[in-house]
Amino acid sequence: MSTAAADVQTLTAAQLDELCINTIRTLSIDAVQQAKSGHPGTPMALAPLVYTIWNRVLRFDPQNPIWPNRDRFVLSNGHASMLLWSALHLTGVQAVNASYETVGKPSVTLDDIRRFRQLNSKAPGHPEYHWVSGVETTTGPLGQGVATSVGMAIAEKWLAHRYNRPNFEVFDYNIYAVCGDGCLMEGVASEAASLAGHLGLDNLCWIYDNNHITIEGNTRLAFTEDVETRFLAYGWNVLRVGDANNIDRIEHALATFKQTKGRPTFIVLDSHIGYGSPNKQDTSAAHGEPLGEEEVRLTKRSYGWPEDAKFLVPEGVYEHFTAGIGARGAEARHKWAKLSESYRAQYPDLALEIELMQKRELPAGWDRNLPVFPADPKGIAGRDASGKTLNVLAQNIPWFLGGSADLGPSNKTTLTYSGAGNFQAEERGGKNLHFGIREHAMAATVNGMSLSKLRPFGASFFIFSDYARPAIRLAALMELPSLFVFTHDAMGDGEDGPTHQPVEHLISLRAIPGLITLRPGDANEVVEAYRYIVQLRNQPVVLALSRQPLPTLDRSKYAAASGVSRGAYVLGDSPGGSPEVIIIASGSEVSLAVQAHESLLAEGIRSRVVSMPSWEIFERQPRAYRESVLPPNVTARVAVEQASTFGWERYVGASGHVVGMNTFGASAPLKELQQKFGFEPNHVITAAKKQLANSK
Ligand SMILES: Cc1ncc(C[n+]2csc(CCOP(=O)(O)OP(=O)(O)O)c2C)c(N)n1
Ligand SMILES: [Mg+2]
Repeated sequence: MSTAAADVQTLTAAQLDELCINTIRTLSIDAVQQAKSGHPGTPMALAPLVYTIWNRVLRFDPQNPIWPNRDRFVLSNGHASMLLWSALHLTGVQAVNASYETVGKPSVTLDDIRRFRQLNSKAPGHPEYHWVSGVETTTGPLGQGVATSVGMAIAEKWLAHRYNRPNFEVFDYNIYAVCGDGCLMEGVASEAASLAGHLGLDNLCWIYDNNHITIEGNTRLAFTEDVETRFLAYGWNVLRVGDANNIDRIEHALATFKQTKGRPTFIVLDSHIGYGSPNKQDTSAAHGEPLGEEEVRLTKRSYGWPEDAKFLVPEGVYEHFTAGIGARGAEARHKWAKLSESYRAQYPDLALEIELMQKRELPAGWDRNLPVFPADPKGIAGRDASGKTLNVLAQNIPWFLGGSADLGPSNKTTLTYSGAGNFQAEERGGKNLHFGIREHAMAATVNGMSLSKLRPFGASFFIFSDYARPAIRLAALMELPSLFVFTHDAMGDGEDGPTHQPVEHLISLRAIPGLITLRPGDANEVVEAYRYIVQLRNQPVVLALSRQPLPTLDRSKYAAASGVSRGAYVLGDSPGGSPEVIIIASGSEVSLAVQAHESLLAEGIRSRVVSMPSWEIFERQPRAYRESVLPPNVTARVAVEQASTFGWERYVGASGHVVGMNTFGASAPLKELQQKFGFEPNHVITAAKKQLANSK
């Protein structure tokens, strides 16, 4: 007798489990078939896993999917998104708005699932944080989810250390991440697993869908290593469940994870992609295309499911989830809410911190003692000004923390104040993270911490933003306030040569929607950049800083550095303020532009110099402001930036001139490079005069 058709009262517990599992399977099959696009095979195989995690293990309350101490579930093999849409729908997860309030409607409706992968459906192609409540992180680029989960695990350990008190375990959640062969082939997962093992993150469990199938076929084509041994070598505990349909064994493995202390857990789950499909099971055909009408029928028959039913949620299924995760989650959250209440009475300051953090607000006095740098022609390097600022902010904002990919001493990102500490297995309160030389995992980890509401930063040389880029892009897509501090932003590192000199990086990052790039021009602009950055709640930032000293401008002569908050501002102007030529610069070229500007003024040319640390912030200003900085009628314009000239036409116009890079750099002392590539006052002055002549 088919379980779907049976009277729910007569079902055994095992039959009810199976009914729920087959509901997940068939919803996935039907959604993919209807959309004529998507991945049915893995949801069919992993339905028992997802059912077990959600209904038996996850401490998660569908009524409030954002309470801080919830377990996190990450679907790193994001192509299997129908697993998540089914779980969110069947458990009745509630939608939450941008103000962190539940809005009284479900996150994913059956109708959304019917409209899988269609415009505006809450069941899009891949899991999207922000778009669908209950999605903990955006996944789809393989490896990102598991790497991000490491940041979530770091965050939990840090939060528990800072906020837990005897009898007040306000943070004690776990992170479950499901991944496939693809995730584990990706380098970022290896970097992240290595870091997680080193840090002994025993709150982290990855479950590996070991189905031996990827798109091109069997993994024997390209992936034959001993994955288990690799994870053992990383310092993980490795478990194996030989049958993905055995939910008791899965539950047992998850229970073992919870008891394992001192290391993360890796569960190998042997599964059959397309489970139940007579002709497609265990083949890559089950991966990326609908089963086809006939095969859908045959598969449903093999599940004992009504062959013609579509999007069927049999009686008893919703109720079973309500009795499982619904009851367990509600109880856990209510217990936590009560605990929080007495915690607030006993530790009001700590409780306030947790509250502020959850809303991405800042504590009172967050900008206390921010440095102000006196005018100084010799000046200070962007990275040094940054180091001083970071150290102040990290003391003012308890949950502001971060680190570098082994370049702390060069990036000047090390928090050196007394008590800052190093985050390690035996030191969970440390605020200096040591990511090791793993830029990609660092950026994903920063995202994971950011998703956990900390204010994290990661750092490296700007050139290696390339190694972090996929996660930076996801930070932008997820609208996370992740901060990436990149120093050695141009040719300032001279002798290291073209392998270390960024050229196209600024413009390529400027091309990422929603990401803010900031390249401050002197020490006070660095401080103002940070002031702007920490107040952001939904935008990631790439901060590009110089290695070499930059003159600290005399702000009694030039405009205040607070102009940074408008993206670009008039730094110095012609007397009377009606310029005939404009020089625009960012970062290390601002002082060069100022020099050229002064010379032009001395020659009686009505010059204006504009500091433009951020295109993106400038673009957000009202048109009137933008036109006040760059008056449309002044077409004689020169931009100066030690980076690709690409894109500067936007500000200098088709007839403007860009002093920039059109080639890679070279290995030589900085002064010689500046000469070779034309970053000298005379070059800028000549260009400005030429512009002026042409515009007349
Ligand atoms: C970084 C990245 N590269 C490539 C893809 C395209 N892609 C999506 S799924 C997939 C195969 C994944 O195989 P596996 O993880 O074993 O998933 P399964 O087919 O077993 O579900 C590929 C190559 C991707 N999503 N992300
Ligand atoms: Mg696979």
